[in-house]
Amino acid sequence: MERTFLMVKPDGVQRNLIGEIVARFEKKGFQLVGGKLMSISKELAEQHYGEHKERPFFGELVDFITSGPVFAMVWEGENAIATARLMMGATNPKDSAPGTIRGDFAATVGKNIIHGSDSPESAVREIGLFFKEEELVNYSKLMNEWVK
Ligand code: RTP
Ligand code: MG
Repeated sequence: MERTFLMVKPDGVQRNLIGEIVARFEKKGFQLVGGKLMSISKELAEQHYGEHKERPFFGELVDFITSGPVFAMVWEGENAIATARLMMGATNPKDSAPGTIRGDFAATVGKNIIHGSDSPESAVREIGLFFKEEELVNYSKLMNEWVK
């Protein structure tokens, strides 16, 4: 089992896409283990996107991600990190396939609706940045042995 950090960005919250996005991951078969609506401080944004600090769009990225509430989530499942990235679609919505979240709902790279961890190392780092251990819930939905 693998955990990934996903986040509906301020544009996704503003456009009422939290439910749609949560539904896609639930229906896929992943399990929500943590979730909260929150504002991101400038410090947290700079840490979260630290790998991009030398890029020309860094300032805009930090301004955007702190511009309104986000919905931060931790999801668990087999290959959750890579599969979530596939379901999100390419970073630039001009390249993201229809059927993906960005392919269906985004039109511009700066406002691409959702963030997802890109590797096991990023997932651990990002989950730790956004969630305390006690905010993550371990549980099983399997009530019957035959549901495997
Ligand atoms: P994210 O981290 O948000 O999940 O997106 P990603 O892995 O698909 O893409 P990444 O390379 O990590 O870039 C982070 C975010 O920066 C914005 N970006 N703008 N103006 C530009 O050329 C440009 N390139 C990237 C995007 O919003 C991207 O999600
Ligand atoms: Mg990224």
